[in-house]
Amino acid sequence: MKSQKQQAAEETLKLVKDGTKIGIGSGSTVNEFIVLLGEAVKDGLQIQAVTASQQSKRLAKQHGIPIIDFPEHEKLSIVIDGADEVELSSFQALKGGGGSLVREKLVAAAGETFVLMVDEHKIVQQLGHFTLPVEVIPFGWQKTAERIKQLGGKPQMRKGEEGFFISDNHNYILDCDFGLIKDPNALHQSLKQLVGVVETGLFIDMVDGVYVAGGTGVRYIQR
Ligand code: ABF
Repeated sequence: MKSQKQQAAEETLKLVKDGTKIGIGSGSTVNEFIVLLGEAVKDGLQIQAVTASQQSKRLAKQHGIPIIDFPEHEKLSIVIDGADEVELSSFQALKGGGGSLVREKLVAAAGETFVLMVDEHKIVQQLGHFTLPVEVIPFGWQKTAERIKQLGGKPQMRKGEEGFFISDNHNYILDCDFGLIKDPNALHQSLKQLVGVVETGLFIDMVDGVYVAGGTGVRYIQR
């Protein structure tokens, strides 16, 4: 039997059109999508893909998906990704649990359409059950953490296999508990103004649609 992630990935694959350039995010649902996309490519689908993480890039290459660098002038026709939480009333999303939030956001911003694939338990009334990942510059990170505390957050340094987790951009990630986030945009703006903060996992006004997989199948909710 197919998992919810596989079902969501299968539906999302239908959005990918022949002859296009697409963006691929990261995470376990995206991994399912990459496997299916690889099969479609073997069956003759012609696409080129930009990946948002080294891990996605490796998997995509293994599955025979043609990878290109970030397109300098063109837009990506569609960007597909997972998420940690989605607030459906506003279509704001919280991402970055896998640690690739900066590149995920860069790739998403290059897409004409940005679509998420999630299990239904990731749909929330308010973001913030999942701690908010914030990528920070390693130099002076303790001071950056202090500034985040002054905004009301409780930052925890993310740990990797050997010491601190290092992002694809050679930065650290602070997982910040702000409780439930009443105004995601205001929090995102405040964090972005702090010296030392590279990017937040709040994806504000970026999501065009969400595939939600649940017990009764997959539904597409368009913004
Ligand atoms: C990705 O999807 C990350 O931002 C996020 O951490 C991850 C989690 O989703 P999944 O359940 O698909 O692994 O986009």
